[in-house]
Amino acid sequence: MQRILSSRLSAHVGETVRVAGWIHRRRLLKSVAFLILRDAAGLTQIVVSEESVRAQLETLLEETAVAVIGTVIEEPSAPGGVEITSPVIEPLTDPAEPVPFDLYRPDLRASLPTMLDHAPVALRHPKLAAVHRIGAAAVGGFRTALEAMSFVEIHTPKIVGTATESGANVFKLDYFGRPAYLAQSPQLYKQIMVGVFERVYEVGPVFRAEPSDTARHLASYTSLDAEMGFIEDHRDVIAACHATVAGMLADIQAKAGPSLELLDVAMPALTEKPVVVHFADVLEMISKATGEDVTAEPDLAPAHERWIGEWALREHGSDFVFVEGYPTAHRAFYTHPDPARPGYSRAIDLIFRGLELVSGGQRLHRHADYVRTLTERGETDLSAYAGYLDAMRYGMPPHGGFAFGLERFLARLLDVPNIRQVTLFPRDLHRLAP
Ligand code: AMO
Repeated sequence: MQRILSSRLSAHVGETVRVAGWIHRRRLLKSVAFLILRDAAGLTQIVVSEESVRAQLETLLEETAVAVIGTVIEEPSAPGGVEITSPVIEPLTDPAEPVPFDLYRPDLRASLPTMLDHAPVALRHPKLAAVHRIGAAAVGGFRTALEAMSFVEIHTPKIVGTATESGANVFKLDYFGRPAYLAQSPQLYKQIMVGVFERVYEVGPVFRAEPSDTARHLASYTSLDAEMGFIEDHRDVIAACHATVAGMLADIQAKAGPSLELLDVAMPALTEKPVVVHFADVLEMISKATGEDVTAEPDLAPAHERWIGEWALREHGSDFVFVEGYPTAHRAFYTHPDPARPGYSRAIDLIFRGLELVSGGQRLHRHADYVRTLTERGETDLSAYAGYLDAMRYGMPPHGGFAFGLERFLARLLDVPNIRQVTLFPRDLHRLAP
């Protein structure tokens, strides 16, 4: 007999069906017992009146995987408006051991470390699972939006010979006796691939040996990268990034509606045109507003990001604000300076609800500029960059791109204080399992 998912049962009233899932909860009342079955689509109420089936249910603990054959009847008070009666229960595994938490309660009552230690079971909680359904929809939206703009998906090596973002936070490894690193980003490869496809994107893991314990840094996160050629300047990158955010939000709403509802998510406000403010103006505004002169700061501190996030919401009704023009010296070597404003660059960040979500901007594209910049930054041996520099040597158009951290996006979207709450199996200073 074909298995029917919980969400489809209402189309089978009066029929005998087979359902399968996990025992979410047992309610053993005096006269009757209920088995609440959980499958990928939701919950099903199964009414157990027969003595022998009840005795069997008493031996089967929560989270045992079972199949049930029974009759579907209408029951307005049950999930989906139907329930199953006269069940025959077939355990699909040995009876489970007692689980460390009550997964049937509306919220998982456990500390974050306990939840993470028991992630394989904790993630079955409908609210935790909902987080990652929203994540899946966000990634789907990222792909759809970029494909619609003619970006081509690529997959680049995660074991690399050069650090891309900075030398400090790379994981070193032994590569057949040679030193190698885990990729901190697909930066160099996505730029190289602009020379092939003009527009490329990648979804994949990246690795940062973050030495400190913060609520917004992981040692491994999912990077959503894009890179595009033949741009005028970084404003073209902002436009593409803004359209990508719109696509992600649209797909989340279209594909993860029930999860958004379960988690009571307030969808962010995105204005039709991007809100853009220059780095120097941000510091100017903050100095004016707080009375503390921060105009000489080389970067935005977390408190500054929060400030500009609140400003964007107050002044423009937007949960997103692009900051352009970060000081060149504080950005990666591939950053394109702003020819009109010495010291400032065409680098951008996108701040989402007060947290940096995206970095990007226009890149250098002339071979000579790379040689000069790398040398000025103290790189003595450019052979590590040979392939990358070849791409620049043989005709690279003006180009730029951006990268989102998926977990950061989810943390702000779902308004959780710690990025680990929205990461499937977080990796940090202290955690390597599960
Ligand atoms: P950057 O290093 O700023 O830029 O990273 C881009 C985005 O990735 C997220 N992120 C992180 N998320 C979780 N844990 C971390 N340790 C972590 N580090 C970064 C943030 C950040 O905005 N190559 C450039 C991108 C580009 O210019 O295209 C880069 O990697 O959301």
